[in-house]
Amino acid sequence: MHIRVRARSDPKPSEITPERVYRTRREFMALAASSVALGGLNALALTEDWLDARGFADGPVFKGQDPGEEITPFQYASSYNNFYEFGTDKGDPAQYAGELTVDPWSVEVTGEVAKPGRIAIEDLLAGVDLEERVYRLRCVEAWSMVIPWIGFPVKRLLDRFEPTDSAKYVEFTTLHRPEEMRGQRSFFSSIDWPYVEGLRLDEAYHPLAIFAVGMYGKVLPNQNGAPLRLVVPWKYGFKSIKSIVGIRLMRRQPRTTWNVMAPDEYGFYANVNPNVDHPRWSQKTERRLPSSFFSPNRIDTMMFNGYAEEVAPLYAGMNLRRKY
Ligand SMILES: Nc1nc2c(c(=O)[nH]1)N[C@H]1C(S)=C(S)[C@@H](COP(=O)(O)O)O[C@H]1N2
Ligand SMILES: [Mo]
Repeated sequence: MHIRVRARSDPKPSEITPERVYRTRREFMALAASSVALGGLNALALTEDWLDARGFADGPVFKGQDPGEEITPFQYASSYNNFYEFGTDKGDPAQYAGELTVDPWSVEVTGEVAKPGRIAIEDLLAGVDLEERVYRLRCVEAWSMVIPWIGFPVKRLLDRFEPTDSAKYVEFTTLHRPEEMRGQRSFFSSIDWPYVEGLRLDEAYHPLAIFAVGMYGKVLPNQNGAPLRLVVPWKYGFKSIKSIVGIRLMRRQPRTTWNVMAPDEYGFYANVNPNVDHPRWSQKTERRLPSSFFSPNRIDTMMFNGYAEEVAPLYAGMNLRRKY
């Protein structure tokens, strides 16, 4: 069954750019064949054939949420990345994520669940209806993109493992494989690997929270978190953890990578909020990519990244200045 999410966050007409830059899959394939900048495109269990078999041969059959804003060109979304496992420069993930083996891949679900276990990604996705969701992605560093993801609600996966009544939070863990992730073996890395993120369970169960397996009508490039990553569009990008191998249902709030490293700068909630600045920079505006010195494309940041109508009830009565 498809879960239809009505686009209640449609932008003001002034925000809408008439020219949509989303190529059809056929155009895209031609593009990919002719491009050298696509390092990290993968061949894996989740192949293009696999997507085709699910009705994506000519683009997505089902479109969910869509803000109607201009989609960031694929070239940007796949070459300007944060994925510290492959280095801290924006270009490092596109250059080095191809070194990662993403087939075979499995995910282990543990903690407060009736049916814990490890499951191969193919089995995890069997019978799951994929849909396209066009979401804004707002990085805490004050740049943003609009990306058409292919994925499915987080709830769909968690339900299979039957969280117990004591489950209040969910923790996600990225693969730890220094042999293939050069950032993890870097002497200069201050991160305590593996990368860990987390959500309150009601946040994870919100229909806007998805696991993505693809983008732009294709399987996820490695640099974007293949083969399975979280996408939580109302939170800063660092919550949308990539290349997930572990999911743990918990009674208590998990210890998450950025929050542990710099608690004054990165809260556990990390909801996009133009009224709460980062200690070192303002969060009132953002650079919508593509942007350049001559055409900065600076726009106002929206509360909950434009998804307030849907998600604000999750935080009713909470002091968002303290729980940033
Ligand atoms: N495992 C892991 N996940 C991660 C990151 C990371 O460094 N490691 N960076 C995060 C940050 S800061 C952002 S902004 C988004 C970027 O996603 P994208 O490269 O697909 O645009 O991924 C997030 N997920
Ligand atoms: Mo980010």
